[in-house]
Amino acid sequence: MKRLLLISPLAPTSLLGKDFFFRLPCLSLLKVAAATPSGWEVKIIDEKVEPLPAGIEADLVGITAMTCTANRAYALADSFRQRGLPVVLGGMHPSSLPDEALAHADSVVVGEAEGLWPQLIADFEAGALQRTYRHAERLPTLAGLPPADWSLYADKRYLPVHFVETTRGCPLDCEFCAVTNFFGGRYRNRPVDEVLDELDRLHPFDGRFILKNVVFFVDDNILSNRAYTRDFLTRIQGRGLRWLGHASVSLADDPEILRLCQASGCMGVLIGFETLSAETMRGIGNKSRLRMEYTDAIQKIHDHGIGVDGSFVFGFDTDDEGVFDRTLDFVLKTKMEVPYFSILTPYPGTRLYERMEAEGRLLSRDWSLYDTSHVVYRPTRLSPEQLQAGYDRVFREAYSVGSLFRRLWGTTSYKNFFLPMNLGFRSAVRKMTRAHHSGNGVPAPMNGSARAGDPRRSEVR
Ligand code: B12
Ligand code: SF4
Repeated sequence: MKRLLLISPLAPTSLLGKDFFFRLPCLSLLKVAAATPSGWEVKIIDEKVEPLPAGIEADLVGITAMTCTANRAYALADSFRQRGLPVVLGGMHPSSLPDEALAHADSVVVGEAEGLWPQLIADFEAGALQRTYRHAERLPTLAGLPPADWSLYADKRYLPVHFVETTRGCPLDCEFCAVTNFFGGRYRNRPVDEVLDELDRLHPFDGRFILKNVVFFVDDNILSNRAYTRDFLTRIQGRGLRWLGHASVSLADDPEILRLCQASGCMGVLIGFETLSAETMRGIGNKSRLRMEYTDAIQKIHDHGIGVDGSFVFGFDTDDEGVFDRTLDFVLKTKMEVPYFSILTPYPGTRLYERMEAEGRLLSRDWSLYDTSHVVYRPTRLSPEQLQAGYDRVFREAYSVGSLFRRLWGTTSYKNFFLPMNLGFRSAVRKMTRAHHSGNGVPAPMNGSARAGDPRRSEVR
């Protein structure tokens, strides 16, 4: 048996990186494992929940990387290759910048593993590993995806949430988001039968937790195709599921799907509001439509006992100093269960990155700072320091004890889930903003020392 070691590296400063409350499983590597041909023994190490054992051996190492974990991924890859172990990099960041990644790896998989990974393994076994693997023009169909084997995570101290995907792709193509570029500009749905089969195979977490059977549908929008969504939501009923998923705010416009969400155990929907300004909305190219005010939309969702995790981005070119208080007032007034804030981040592979680069506004290419809680570009109506300070303040205030009560008091959705989640956020946000205060906030302007993919910030243990 050959040994495959798959690694999810730690994002050193990300709010959702290593905090206990965000120990969430990595679906990416389960999918790579599922696509691995037989004859290989697969081991996964997720640095979020366990250290990488020193001197660990393998015949082939695969490392996944988002932008904020890229430096760490490169440092690990370099150290394995120094020991003579071949390394393959994959995931969103290496796919966006394959040439950069190739400086640290024997091979790079550009795009989705399915369809490419079995070929790579066959080439590796034949001693003919190629430098890059990428899909021909069409992205793979999602029918027949090999199911994730959750028993690979049986010994990991993750929170008891299973990640499942029903769809990939997004046609909305927001300027700051890499999803359309990466997963394609149309929704690809998995056959409902196959998703149900995957739900049946989920490996249960042990009994220490109050809530069991929680599933997070990682799709970017559970409303991708309404006929599909109706069928899917109807058929997952009766399994005792409790689930969360991303949805566009137009969910509130669809009473039938709202009712199906409620009946199938939906605890909360994650909605990317991004901004409360119509001008900004047009600027980022978001084409979603809603026939009512956001406040009414949230009320409609709440009326169905479903919580709202709303996310907002600060730092758009139209944002001024007033954006912070306007957003905070909104999340308090609408009694949002979990507000989430991000600093606009120009990820490689997005139109925003190209524009910021063309306009000479990037302040840093230290990828570890691309975690949406650091300012890595020069905003227009705010200084980098104002943006950083406003973001830190809003996050702290949204999770102050007073705000927490104001938001959760009187809401009807799953308090046994949202209260601990809020306490988790409160603790993580306080740690993060304290770290920013002690100097890990706005990066110094780029001066050539912060090279792309500079691994200095994440030494290998
Ligand atoms: C679930 C999710 C999370 C979860 C879990 C993350 C995890 N480690 O799996 C949580 C909530 C923890 C999270 C956190 C964050 N996330 Co997130 N997340 C997602 C989401 C919604 C789904 C990810 C997923 O499971 N997709 C399904 C899997 C199967 O796809 P995949 O990961 O791309 O993997 C496929 C390929 O990439 C490839 N592949 C991947 N790895 C490898 C490795 C090898 C060796 C090979 C061969 C192939 C390969 O094969 C896989 C199967 O086809 C995506 C959006 C999206 N649509 O992808 C955002 C997304 C990945 N997140 C993003 C961001 C920015 C973050 C945060 C920084 C947010 C924050 N504000 O803090 C943090 C960083 C956390 C960290 N690493 O420390 C961005 C990443 C952008 C970028 N260029 O880096 C995305 C794309 C969202 C967006 N719209 O911009 N996230
Ligand atoms: S931000 Fe959301 S809606 Fe916009 S392109 Fe990305 S996934 Fe689609």
